[in-house]
Amino acid sequence: MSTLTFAEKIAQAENFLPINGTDYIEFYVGNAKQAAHYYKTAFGFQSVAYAGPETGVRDRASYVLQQGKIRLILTTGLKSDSPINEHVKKHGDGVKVLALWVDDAYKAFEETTKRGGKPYLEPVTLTDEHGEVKMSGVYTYGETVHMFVERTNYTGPFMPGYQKWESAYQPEDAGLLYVDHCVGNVGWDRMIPTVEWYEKVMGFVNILSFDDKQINTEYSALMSKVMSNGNGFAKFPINEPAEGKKKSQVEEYLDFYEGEGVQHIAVATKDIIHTVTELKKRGVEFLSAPPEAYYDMVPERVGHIDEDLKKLQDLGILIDHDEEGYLLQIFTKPVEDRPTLFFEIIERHGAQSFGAGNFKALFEALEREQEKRGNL
Ligand code: TYF
Ligand code: FE
Repeated sequence: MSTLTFAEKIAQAENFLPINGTDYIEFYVGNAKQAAHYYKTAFGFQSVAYAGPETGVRDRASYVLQQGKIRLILTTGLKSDSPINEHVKKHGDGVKVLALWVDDAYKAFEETTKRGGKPYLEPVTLTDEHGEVKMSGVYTYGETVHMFVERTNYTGPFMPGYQKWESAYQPEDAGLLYVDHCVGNVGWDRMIPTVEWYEKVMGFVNILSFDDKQINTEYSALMSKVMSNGNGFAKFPINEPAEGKKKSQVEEYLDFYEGEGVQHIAVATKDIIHTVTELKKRGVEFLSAPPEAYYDMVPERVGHIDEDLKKLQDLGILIDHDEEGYLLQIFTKPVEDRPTLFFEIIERHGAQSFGAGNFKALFEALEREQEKRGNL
């Protein structure tokens, strides 16, 4: 391991694309109305805004949900020839847009496209009675897009084109706070070009790497490199499949998503026991807990943690540490019928890493699911 801290590593990133955080994550789905209901009911997101025929948008219906700083949009196209529905036909429900909150959406477009970023949306200024939002976008891996969103003094519910979504139905939130990182799965030999793309086009730096020797259980081999911007507010790990005894979990994803795309979204909480208890009560399914022996080893492997280890074990929460502290994490099962996108719930106590000490236990749990699907 290199001796630089995470803070020292991200300080080496370039500064031409200042990012303040994730602005929103947009999913293209088969039935946005029902998907929005799921994210409210199961995950505790709150209704924020709506765009569709009733608001003058003819081609789609979009529901904006929020919890803490996490904003999701669920979008469905309204006609069979809609590019949104083409996306859904190929990939199933999945993430189309990872939107980044920037200071200058025009400059973000100029800086990234002149470095080779492929345009998705030329810069536009959207205006309504609440003010102005500027947007632009470039493609990243697969058909996934990074949108750049500039909002100075916009006072509306979300952005022009959307109206406030009033809903009498509002389940309690589950304590989710912000997007910690979003992971992309890329194809064979596509890791290096993708990492170079984030370095060159976005000015990101590689802060962590795992090769297939570190991440190799009996079957599920993969490689992973974490890319971060200069303040650590945007972190995008990239996975590539590796040869193993049987099919890599990343390969299973690529087969079912029919291409590269977002594999998991990690959302932070400051009380993972509360959050996971709530989510389970509401029907969110998690990967099975590691064996007893995993928890027996925690005091020795990790040292002191503030939480009751027994409670963590009962919920199947994983524990890891690095030089800077410890972290608690757990993974849902895929939230679609295809084994594609899933969520991670993470609580950090200083640790800025990604849970490498859990990879074996985690990947074995993933393989138990892959096995049930007949995809090992
Ligand atoms: O984001 C990460 O790197 C961790 C670990 O298929 C991880 O959450 C890595 C690969 C994977 C699932 C989880
Ligand atoms: Fe993760």
